[in-house]
Amino acid sequence: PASGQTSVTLLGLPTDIGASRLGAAMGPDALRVAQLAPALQKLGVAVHDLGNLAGPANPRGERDAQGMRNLSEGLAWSRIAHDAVWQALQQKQLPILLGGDHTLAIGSISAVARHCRASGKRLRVLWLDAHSDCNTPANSPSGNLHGMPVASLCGLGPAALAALSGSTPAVPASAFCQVGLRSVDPSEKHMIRELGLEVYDMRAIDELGMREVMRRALAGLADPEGTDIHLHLSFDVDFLDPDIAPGTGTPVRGGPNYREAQLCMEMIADTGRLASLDIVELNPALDLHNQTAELVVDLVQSLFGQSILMRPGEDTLIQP
Ligand code: Z70
Ligand code: MN
Ligand code: MN
Ligand code: MN
Repeated sequence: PASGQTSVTLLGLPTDIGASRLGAAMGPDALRVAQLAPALQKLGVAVHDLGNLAGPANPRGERDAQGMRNLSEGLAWSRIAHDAVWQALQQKQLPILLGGDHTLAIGSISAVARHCRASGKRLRVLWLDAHSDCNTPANSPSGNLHGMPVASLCGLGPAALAALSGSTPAVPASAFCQVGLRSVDPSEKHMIRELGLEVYDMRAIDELGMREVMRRALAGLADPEGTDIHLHLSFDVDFLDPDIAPGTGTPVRGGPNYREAQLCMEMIADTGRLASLDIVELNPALDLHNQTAELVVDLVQSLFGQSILMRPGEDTLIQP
């Protein structure tokens, strides 16, 4: 699990330029209202909150000739995310990007990829989402940039977005592992095969159980040979079942329940390799009494080592 010396930087990126519905721009503040920083501090994690970074407003544009909505704003926000995450990693901090919509992962993961190239680390990206987000501008049904970050990071789509890390592709498709999928466009089914993405959809979770899916998704990470692996978690809140997490713009029924989600986070914590995190697509305008933000804070505590009972021989992570 994350050790007591873990030091995280919270980066608020309040934007919804990549989504159809407005409101994800309020995500960072909803997480602060739900006491994200104190919840981490309780676990012995040092927290620096840089507040909300400024970026362009949402023009609510139509699709351009290439098929994208709000490309220039998406590029601007992705650069802001890239620069902030890069700087946090340079300062040996574990960046937690508070979105904002999932477009921002183009920026954060570009920065993580650059960091891994510079430091000789192997990158693994765990993508928890109801969606595969691997559309290209040409085949996207919506033109929404939040449906395109995986394709962008794999070098597909507009060059400006794909090249943010200084190298195209920013990330080899083989670095990705997606869990929780249950809304995949026909174009994306094709792309998953073409890229050879490792995916565990909801049927895999039904058949194998969350434990086995996560064992496979995290294979090798906790081994001694895995010490050079940087694990990035891109957590789209719509991964969770809408019964427990209604505060998101594109809820899809049939997602992981509370226990499955907790186990997923606990197993990631157990690898000890978590080195950067996105929390995206939280939409407080669609939530009830901030319950989705509170659930996310609860899950993030598990991600940073909170367990129901301490294991034998394990140092306490909870400060007296
Ligand atoms: C659809 C599209 C998406 C998140 C919706 C939906 C994509 N595949 N991603 N919500 N987080 O428009 O490309
Ligand atoms: Mn999603
Ligand atoms: Mn991570
Ligand atoms: Mn997503």
